This record gives sequence, C-alpha cells and structure tokens, in this order.
Amino acid sequence: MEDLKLLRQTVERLAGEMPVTDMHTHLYAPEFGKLLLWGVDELLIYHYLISESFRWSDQEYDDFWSMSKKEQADLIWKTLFIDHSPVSEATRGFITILRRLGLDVSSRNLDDYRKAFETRTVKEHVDTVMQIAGVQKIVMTNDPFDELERPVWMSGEGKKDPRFYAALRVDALLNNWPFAVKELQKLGYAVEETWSEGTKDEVRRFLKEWIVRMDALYLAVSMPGDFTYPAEHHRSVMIDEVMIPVCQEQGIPFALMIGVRRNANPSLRLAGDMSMSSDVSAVEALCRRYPEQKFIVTMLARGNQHELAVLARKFRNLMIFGCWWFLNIDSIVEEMTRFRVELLGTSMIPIHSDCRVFEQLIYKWEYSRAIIGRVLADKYEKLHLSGWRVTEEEIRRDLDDMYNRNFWRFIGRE
Ligand code: RAT
Ligand code: ZN
Repeated sequence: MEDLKLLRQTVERLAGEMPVTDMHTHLYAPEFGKLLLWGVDELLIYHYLISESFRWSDQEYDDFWSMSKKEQADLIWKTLFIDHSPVSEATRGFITILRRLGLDVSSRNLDDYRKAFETRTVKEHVDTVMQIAGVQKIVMTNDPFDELERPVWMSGEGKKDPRFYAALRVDALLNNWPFAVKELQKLGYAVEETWSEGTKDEVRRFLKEWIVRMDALYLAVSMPGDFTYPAEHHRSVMIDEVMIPVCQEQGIPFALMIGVRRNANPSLRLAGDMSMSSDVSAVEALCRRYPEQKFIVTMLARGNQHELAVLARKFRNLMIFGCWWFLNIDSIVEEMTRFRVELLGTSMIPIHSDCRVFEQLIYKWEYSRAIIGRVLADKYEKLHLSGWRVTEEEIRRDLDDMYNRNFWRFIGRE
C-alpha cells in the first residue's frame, strides 16, 4: 500500500465493518423470553444511566424504585437528556443507538421513539441490531441458580440459536457460599457449608452437569479487588479443588473479572457497585501454578491495567480482555488499547461490550471499533514510514485475531 492516507482509510474501514465476537455480555438469545432486554425504556433505565441521573436529583431512592419502568425512563430522559446535555459515554450511546436505528434524534420526542420500537418483533430486531453492530457471536452470562433462566436450559431451548453461547457464571460459589449451598441443595446436590469430600464431589458434579447442559465456553466470576490467591480462604479451596479440576477435565478456561466492590451504595442497587484496586499477583500465582489451565482475565481499576498487560507477556496461559465497565469510555479504551498493542502486539482481546440491553451493541461496538482502528492505523503508519508494507490481507488477519480468533483459539474451539 503506497499511500498513507489510503492505509489509514483501509484500516479504519475494516476495523469498523469486520464481524466480531462479543465474548462477555449480559444479553440473552430470544428463547430466553423476558430475560432479553431491549427497547427505549430498558435502554434508559440501564444502571449506568440510573447512577448518572441520581447525581442531579434529591429524590428518595425508594421513591425511584417504586416507579414503573416507563416513569423511571421518563425521569432519566428529562434529567440526562433535556435538562442537561448527553455528553457522558452512556448517554451519548443512547443517542447513537437512536440515530443508527434511523430515528430522528433532533425531534427529542421520546414517545415517538417508543412507538418506533413497538412495531418491531424481538427476532427481527435482534437480527437488525446484530447486523448494524457487526456482531456475529455473543457470549451470554448464565446462572443456573436464576429461576427464569434455568427452565430454558432444562428444556434445551437455550442452545437453539447458534449465534449465542453460554458462559457459566460461578459468583455465588466463590463469593456467597451460604447462598450457593442453599441453591445447590434445592437443585438436589448433597452439599453442606463445611468442606467435606462429599461436598467437593457434589459441587464438581454440579459444574460438570451445567457445563455440558449449556455447552459453556468458560467458567466466569467477578471478584472483589481484595481477592488474594493462594489464601486460607474458602475461595482458594473452591478454585484448587473444585473449579480448576473441572475446567481441566472439561477443557475450558476460567475467566476472572477482578476489582469490583459490590454495593458501595446499596440504595442504588445494581448501579451501586464501585471499582476497586486489585492484586495482580493473585493472577500471577494462578498462572504459574496451573500452566496447563487457561485464564481469561480483566480488571476494573485503571491502575492495574499496565501490570496486568505485563503479566500477559510472562504467561501464555493468560489472555487479557476488554475494557471493563467504568473503563469502557473513549479516553480509557484508547489508552488501554494503545499500551496493550505496544506490549502485546495483537495477542489480546481488546474489547467486550458487557451489554445488558440489546441495542447497546450498536454504540459500544461503534465506539470501540473506531478506537481500535485509529490505534492500529497509527502503528501501521509508523511501520510504513520504516519501509514495512502491510497488505490488506494482513490487516484483516490482525483485526480478525483481535475481534474473534484470539478468543476462539485460546478457548480451544478453533
Ligand atoms: O458492566 C456491568 O453491567 C456490571 O454490572 C457487571 O455486570 C459486570 O460486568 C459483571 O459481569 O460482573
Ligand atoms: Zn459483565
């Protein structure tokens, strides 16, 4: 490629349009019914927007929670879009969604937007959104303890749509053991709170049965920032004696998302979680102790990102992924993508969406694709000036690695 301008255009175009795998979301296939959230009201009551809107309000938290979804959405619309300008990432994202779905953003007429959604069927809408976002494969977050979700898996419907994949979420087993014991007992597993060989066997059996039932791609957990390993703690026993053996037997990775402090403000419910600095050496100890086990890791604190990327240089059984939650904002995605490419080349997964409402795929991917394209274009440009010419095919290969293949190859499904 001779011309630098053409090089940049090509990279940015391909980064913008190549299909992607979204390897961590909270979305569901249409078969999961009500669990699949979509539409204007769900978008406006996204927990990221709820916490932003409370910044401007004196309302009692309970009064907000007692309102209907539509009333909550009206209030958030007025607060964050009419009384103030939607310049935050999550508010701007809503505007991008409206625009990309062909609605008239300048009308600012929420009821018209609602009406435009009413005529859509879920299935068609899912197709349209995936097509606009260029998302080909979606990994869900799946919890057998969830009363709404479990029957869908038991009936076999959960595996029907080949675009959707499962990830078995194990937070309760690691972070709320008394609750997990009760749930396991309800499901017929003979477990008790104190560790015994019988309990370990039964939890292993539970995990195996659900990995198979869901065809889960990986086990996943989100951990508080003070997670340490190894430690004299329930978590270490669970990891060493239950989860790692099961992952190894089933040949699946273990995904850890570390650095959340749940319920910093309980009145905000789901919106009340905080980010917290983590100890990268816990991941280091896991990677060293289990060289045959694959770990997929992301952290929530900005301050941990560089050290985590350096750790990935030391352990090939560690795949770092995404710009998680509060990090998924333009400025930080740019910073993280840049130094990850500088430290690891293209051997990482730069982004996942963490979407909870289906249409969010549109803006989250549009924003991330633009940054990834820009960062890569800068690097190819420097190579070009040194006389190294990348071909279009090589650009496609590099993007495909970051968007898809690093994930599928790492989890052993390619
Ligand atoms: O990003 C989010 O929506 C968070 O609330 C969390 O769900 C987080 O991503 C997690 O998976 O724990
Ligand atoms: Zn998540």
